[in-house]
Amino acid sequence: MATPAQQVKPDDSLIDSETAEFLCNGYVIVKDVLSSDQIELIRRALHPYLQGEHFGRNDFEGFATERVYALLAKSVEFSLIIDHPRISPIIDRLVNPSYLLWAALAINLHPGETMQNLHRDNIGQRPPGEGLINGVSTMWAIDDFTSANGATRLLPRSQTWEQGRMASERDRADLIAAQMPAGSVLIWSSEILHAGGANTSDRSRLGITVQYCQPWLRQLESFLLVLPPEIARTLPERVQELVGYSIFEPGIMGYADGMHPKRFLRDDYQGRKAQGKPS
Ligand SMILES: O=C(O)CCC(=O)C(=O)O
Repeated sequence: MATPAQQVKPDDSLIDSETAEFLCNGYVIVKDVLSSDQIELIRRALHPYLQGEHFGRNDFEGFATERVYALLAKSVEFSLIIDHPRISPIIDRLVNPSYLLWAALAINLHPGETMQNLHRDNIGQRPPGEGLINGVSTMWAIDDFTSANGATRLLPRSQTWEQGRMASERDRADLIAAQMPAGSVLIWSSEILHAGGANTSDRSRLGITVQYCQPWLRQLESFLLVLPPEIARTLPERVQELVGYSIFEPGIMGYADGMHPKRFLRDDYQGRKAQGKPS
């Protein structure tokens, strides 16, 4: 059962220590982020799409797993977890300030689902370079995550391995299960080896993964296609920026018809000139 959510903005020292744990192990778990009411809100928003019609189409997606994509096009309520005051300060410390949403989808592992292949979330991307990561992924536990129901498995510190090294049988003995109560958030590096676990329980395991990438990378989901201006206008401004109605500061990457993409959402947008910057 989830406890009440942490309401106050976290101390810098707490964010520092969580970021340090992430950088050392490649992941960190933050508990009590969502209240029971917020979990219920998310569950209700997902309910129409978890009716057994969206099972995985391959072994990676999981034949016994429901996946729901384009969440923000389905309900504005998901904004709550795309930009959350308890989690965003950690992401802010790990990637360039103009970072983007890379993916956001619900993953509901049904009983009988087998373990996913170990993988990194940086597939198709180039090595990020010394001291950099391609992105940061999160998993929001809507149900309790347990070893039996398929809690995400991670190989601690594998984010430091050389590019392309996969796990040996011996390495696999070090896999951990990210067990956490509903309302918690697992945050992991795009460079760490991880997988959805097998669900050997008799209940499904519902989580939402929200993933962010450096602003110079291509987003995994084409958000501007699923969130055209008429839908994007209903989202909070920071979420609009994260999905791509933004430019990569201090440059101009991301312009639309030579203009700031915010002009497509707001008639009153004055441009960056108003903030003392070139438009
Ligand atoms: O379901 C999970 O716990 C992890 C899923 C995952 O890593 C993925 O589908 O890329």
